[in-house]
Amino acid sequence: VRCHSSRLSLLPSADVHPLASKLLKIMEEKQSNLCVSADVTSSEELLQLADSLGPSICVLKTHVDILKDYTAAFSQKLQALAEKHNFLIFEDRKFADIGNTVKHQYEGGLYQISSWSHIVNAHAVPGPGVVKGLSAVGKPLGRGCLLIAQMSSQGSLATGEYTKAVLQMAEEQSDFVFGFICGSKISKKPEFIHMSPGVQMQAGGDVLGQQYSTPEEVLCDKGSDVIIVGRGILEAPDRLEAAESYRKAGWEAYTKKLGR
Ligand code: 5FU
Repeated sequence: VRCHSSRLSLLPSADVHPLASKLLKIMEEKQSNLCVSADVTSSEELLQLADSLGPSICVLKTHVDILKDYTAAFSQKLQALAEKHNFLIFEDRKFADIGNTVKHQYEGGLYQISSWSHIVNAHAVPGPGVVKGLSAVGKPLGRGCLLIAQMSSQGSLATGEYTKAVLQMAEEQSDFVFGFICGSKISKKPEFIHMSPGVQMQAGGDVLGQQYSTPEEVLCDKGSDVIIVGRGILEAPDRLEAAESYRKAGWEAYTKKLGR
């Protein structure tokens, strides 16, 4: 397997988004580049998952709009678990509107995402205003954003020139954007973190267009940094055991990529 060389751990500096250095520090401390995608529909189950898998992960990704029983108390409990187990919370909201609208969607409404989620993401389709709107809310709170540069689903339109334009947009607003959702490394800058969904131990897919690569492919061959795993863990007979095997496979492939 051909492995890309990449960053060693980044020291905090003026050029590095504080959340990027924090994430890299967590990854080193916990020897984990696993982000679990906690796609369950009950808040109790999500909190149980966060508590039991917390020690194995660097990031917990949510879709709070699939919860049937979201409350503000839930978000407080989730934050407490993030503190307890030292992971970051990433609400996979995929903002995609004009700046003024996403500002309200990020800060207000039922979920008040900016008050509890360290990381959010956005589509670049609307142009740089989407990031400006999110940044107006999130930057004063120390939050950060990932831009969706590629998608794991079959037939995705986020390829080629589009992906390049996303990279450009990230570089222009790197005080708030600290990385990408992508299938492969798209920026040579070590201060950008690459996070990849569509990961399972066996390549394949689902019936609705999801496409899976293995941790080794995504991290070593494609040069990404963090693997995002949902059903590979959620549908396993023993979720903790599965999370640990993804953590180990992910960390092994990541350190191999870094040449350590
Ligand atoms: F941006 C993306 C993408 O390109 N592919 C994805 O699969 C996001 N995702 C999310 O990652 C998706 O919404 C799920 O929450 C998760 C993948 O879940 P899986 O069960 O591992 O397929």
